Amino acid sequence: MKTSRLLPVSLTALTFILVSCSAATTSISTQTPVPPTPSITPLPEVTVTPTPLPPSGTTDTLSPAATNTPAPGVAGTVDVKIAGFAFDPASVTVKVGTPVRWTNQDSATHSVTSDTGVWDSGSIAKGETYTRVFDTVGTFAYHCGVHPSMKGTITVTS
Ligand SMILES: [Cu+2]
Repeated sequence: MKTSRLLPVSLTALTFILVSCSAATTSISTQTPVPPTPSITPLPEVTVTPTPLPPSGTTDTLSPAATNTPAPGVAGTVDVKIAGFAFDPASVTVKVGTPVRWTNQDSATHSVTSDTGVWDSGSIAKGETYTRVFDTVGTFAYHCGVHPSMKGTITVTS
């Protein structure tokens, strides 16, 4: 029992001495510690999908009636300019109740005078305006009281 256990111990001691003597320096040089490869596993891409909110009970859709259309019944003013000793446009057709506004762009004084005496603007100086609402359906010829050759027509329809 004693001899059988002694042999492997001495053999082990001998191999240890031999290895440590011969490969003392080489073992150190070859045993360069391999740096542990950094195992940085990239994080999996997290795609954030926003969960759509459940439709609420209130719908904020704008009604199509909110468009900027002029209210019915309100007629816009029709402009006629007085320039170069002429009414421009000379002929205007408007709906009944429509205001017509003349603007004198000439240096000379003009007037907007009905041929049949329905109205007379009087003198309209440079840069001034004259507005008349036409409440009666019909055709109204007018002229300039200062320059009778200047003529125009207002046609009022229902
Ligand atoms: Cu005139």
